[in-house]
Amino acid sequence: MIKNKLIKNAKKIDSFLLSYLKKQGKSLLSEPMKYGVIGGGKKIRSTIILDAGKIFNLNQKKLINICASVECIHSYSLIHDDLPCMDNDLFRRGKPSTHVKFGEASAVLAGNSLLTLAFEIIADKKFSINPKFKNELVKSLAFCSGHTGIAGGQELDLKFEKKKKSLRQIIEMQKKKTGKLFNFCFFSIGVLANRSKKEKMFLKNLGEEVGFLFQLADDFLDIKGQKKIVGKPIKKDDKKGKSTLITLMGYEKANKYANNLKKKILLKLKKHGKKAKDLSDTIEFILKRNF
Ligand code: GRG
Repeated sequence: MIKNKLIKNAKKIDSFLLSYLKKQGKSLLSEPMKYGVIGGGKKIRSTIILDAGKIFNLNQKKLINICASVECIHSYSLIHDDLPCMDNDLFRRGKPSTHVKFGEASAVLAGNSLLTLAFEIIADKKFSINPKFKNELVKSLAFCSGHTGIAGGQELDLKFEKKKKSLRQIIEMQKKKTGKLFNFCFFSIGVLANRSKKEKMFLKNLGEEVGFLFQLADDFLDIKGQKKIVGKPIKKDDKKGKSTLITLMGYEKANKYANNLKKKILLKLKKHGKKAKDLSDTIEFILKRNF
């Protein structure tokens, strides 16, 4: 069952992060950081990394640093996304948002500290991989997180509010805001598996498509989901005038679009046969999930 797999992986990553933070020693930001990254969320990006690693027979233990680092970036983006100056959401992962619990300044600083922690975890001596691979990972993670990635996508998302945007513009925004971190997840597997430049490019693009599919599912949940199960406020995209595929083409057409995209992604994984079974199952889950 996919839910059990998610829980098992989340526990692994949480315990890695907990012991990493413990070794660093306590600070005033330890609690808001832990609150934001540990014990909440599906950790789906980690599951994607672990599943994709199976395609190339990678040692799962070697992937933990990458998973933890991606979860730090992701949680940082959620903490900042909920701030009053961004989406102003009071509820996340079934509990008060980090700024509601600890105050705005601490939430900003905890988010910033999770961003830097992500790079510390990749740079860690104990994460013993080829230094050339490490360079590639650091460069790509930075590219996918900054103005060329998540932050740039978020800026577009905020600027697009209450404006009529084209399909191309919405796809560009969502592929940056959500797709780029999935791009990194897939790319990192290509790096550790020492694949060719061409194959790493293929993996990056595939990851971005998976991330876009994930965002489409997130938009569907905003309309059809249940707040208690989703763990965050719903029906807010319409109120905020967000530009989504649903506002552009309506729910039914957007749903068809998402199903076609999912089929396209699964087809691309076919060449890997049985080794891609777990990843394909996770991609199926992405679109039909209710949380
Ligand atoms: C540069 C990292 C960074 C952040 C600053 C605030 C911001 C810029 C970006 C926000 C990006 C954002 C919130 C994208 C939405 C992605 C999305 C669908 C999040 C929900 O992910 P889930 O469902 O969440 O995986 P859980 O709670 O399960 O971890």
